[in-house]
Amino acid sequence: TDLRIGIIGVGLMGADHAERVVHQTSGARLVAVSDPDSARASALADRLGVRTIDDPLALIADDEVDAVIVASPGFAHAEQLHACLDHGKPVLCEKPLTMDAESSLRVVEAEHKLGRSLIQVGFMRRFDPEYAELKKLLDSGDLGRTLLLHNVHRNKTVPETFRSEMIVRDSLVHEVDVTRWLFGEEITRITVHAPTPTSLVANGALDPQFAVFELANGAIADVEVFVNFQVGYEVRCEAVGELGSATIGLGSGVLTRAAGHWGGAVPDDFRQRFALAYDIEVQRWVDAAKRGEIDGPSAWDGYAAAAVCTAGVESLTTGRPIEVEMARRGDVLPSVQP
Ligand code: ISE
Repeated sequence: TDLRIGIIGVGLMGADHAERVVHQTSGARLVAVSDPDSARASALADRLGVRTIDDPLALIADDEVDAVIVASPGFAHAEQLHACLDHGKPVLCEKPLTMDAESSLRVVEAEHKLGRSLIQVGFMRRFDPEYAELKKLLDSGDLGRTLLLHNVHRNKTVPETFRSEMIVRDSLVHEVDVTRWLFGEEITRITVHAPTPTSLVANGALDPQFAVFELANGAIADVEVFVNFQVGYEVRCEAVGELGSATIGLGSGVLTRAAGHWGGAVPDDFRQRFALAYDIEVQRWVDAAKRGEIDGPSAWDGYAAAAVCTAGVESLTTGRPIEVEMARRGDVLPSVQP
């Protein structure tokens, strides 16, 4: 039988997931959406033939909802995640897990107390075929030990509300996860530099930012995040090993030669660039939820990323490198295999 899904938050990502569940995902059915902007919720719900439930906590509690996609803003996640745990409902939570390390750790502990993995975090890049292939290549050892990671992460533009700290928590957080995942190591220290900002940002945000992650094994990753790049969406990652390097995100698709130029298209945003990653992510989450499992980044991964971003925000404001404060896995999850 179909997994009946409710979606909280139907902004960019929630609306995209709603369409995905209705048109792409097998074994799942969208039954309800919730959004503080009730006109936005109703318009989408009418088009997709589902219910609206104004109160997100009522959506989580609803008998017809088996599983929840949380795509509300990060500050709303903690309460909604705890409600999902209270009702024993599987949840795919968009990043960030919560706004800081402390509240993320509470979520991890609450889930652990329940004794079931109900939370999967929306770090969709792990499902992107290019990232997945890079991970396989690095794990194979063909490039020797991985020494460095260079990342570029650019958005065309972002809404006014996207301020300096959000660049860390909502954008840089993806590289935090990808770096932990590719290396299989924790980030122990983070420095976030703020070069002279672009003049093309209205809200005074420190944009671009340049971050350096130091890992437990001595490796280093650097990241340029630039969310008002104007041109389009670009995510690139180059891994440097002892025996070679590998780069993803150079762009593929159709190359044209016309009118004195050659080249291809630049995607407008992540919904296009990572469409396939999102499709795979949601399908695997649905399939796993039916087995009572998760199949992707866990609440612990969300916590680890939040811990690094909490230090990242401090680094951005103080201009200093900041040690990442993180609980030991074995202390928090005594009965979970490493
Ligand atoms: C956005 O919120 C996302 O999560 C995208 O994946 C990221 O690339 C972008 O920078 C954020 O604005």
